[in-house]
Amino acid sequence: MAREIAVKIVFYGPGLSGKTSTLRKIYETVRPSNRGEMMSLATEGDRTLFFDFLPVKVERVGDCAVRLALYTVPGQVFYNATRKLVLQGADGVVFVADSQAEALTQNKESLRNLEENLLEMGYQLQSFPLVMQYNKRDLPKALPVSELRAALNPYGAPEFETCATSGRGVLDGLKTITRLVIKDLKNKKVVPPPRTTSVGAAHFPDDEDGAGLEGQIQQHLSSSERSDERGGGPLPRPTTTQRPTHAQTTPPAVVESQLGPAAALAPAALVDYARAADDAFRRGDIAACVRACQEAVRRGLAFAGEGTTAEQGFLLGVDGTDLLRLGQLAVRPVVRAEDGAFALYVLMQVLTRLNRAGLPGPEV
Ligand SMILES: Nc1nc2c(ncn2[C@@H]2O[C@H](COP(=O)(O)OP(=O)(O)OP(=O)(O)O)[C@@H](O)[C@H]2O)c(=O)[nH]1
Ligand SMILES: [Mg+2]
Repeated sequence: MAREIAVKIVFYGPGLSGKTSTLRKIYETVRPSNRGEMMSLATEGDRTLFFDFLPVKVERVGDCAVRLALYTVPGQVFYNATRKLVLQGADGVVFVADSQAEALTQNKESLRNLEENLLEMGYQLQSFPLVMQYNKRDLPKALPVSELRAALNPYGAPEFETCATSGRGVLDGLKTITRLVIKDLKNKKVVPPPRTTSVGAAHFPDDEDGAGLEGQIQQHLSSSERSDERGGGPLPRPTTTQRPTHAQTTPPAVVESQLGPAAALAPAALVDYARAADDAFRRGDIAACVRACQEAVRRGLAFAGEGTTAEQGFLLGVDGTDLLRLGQLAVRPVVRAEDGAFALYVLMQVLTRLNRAGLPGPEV
């Protein structure tokens, strides 16, 4: 009804391939009014522990507003359960490969892992919106693109040579996956047909038309396309939440444009509840975060109509095991940051499903 599309894009790939760096670069490049805070849950060595999250708003694509929820997965092999969680509900994937020769085996394993995880969710990689990002092109040991293509891109997905530390190619990849996802959602009839105008113009130009979707995304997404040689001092790093075991320093006051990950996805009726969850997590008050998530989830599920939590969850397509696990967090002491991140993840899942179902309707 709001003619707003919420899109989830996941950056996937082996450990240390540059997924978090890619998201940081997007964070630095997008105009602050068009993005929320980047949330990272990392170990001391800066390895992703659960996920990174960055909400980005694209004001207009055709006659719809687009909200991108960008996630990275933890690349290390033993975090597959987390990767599956983060991948749930994804509309598109950017596979970030490490171009170095010594990383080829890990790249292949990670791609196979993506294929398996998608298959478990009922999707085939060859027909799923996918962009290949060959990263670390600046390093001398980078393999020629032809070799990477032969090993990693049998389905002919669009490819980009990137350097996530300088930003080269990163936004091009993001624009392309956004375009692919919207096209895919259109094909699945998730995106409503454009309103006809007096000139009857198509609002979702489909292809490589520079003045079309891509051009519009470029116009709205980036404050300035930075070149590799961009001068100036280092840009501020996004907020990084190190695995907190105790209260963190007080966060800066939340201003309207700094939506946390849950609030960025929330319909108006749930914004305050989602914000309470975001703020508690940011403060390191994990117990309060879990409680706020449970409350927001309960209220969110209620938009699916009367019934048990199980029925409401089923109607919205929210993972039942996740709902059970969230409920269980209430009956044991909550001290771990992962619990807060998980609770936020479930809340974001509910909010994404509500968005997709067009709930709550205009009367709420
Ligand atoms: N030279 C170079 N270094 C890069 C590039 N991209 C990332 N790095 C470096 O590679 C290391 C790992 O980058 P991350 O972005 O943390 O990797 P990741 O894929 O998020 O790793 P996990 O969270 O463990 O899955 C960091 O030291 C980055 O600075 C690149 O394009 N070129
Ligand atoms: Mg990472």
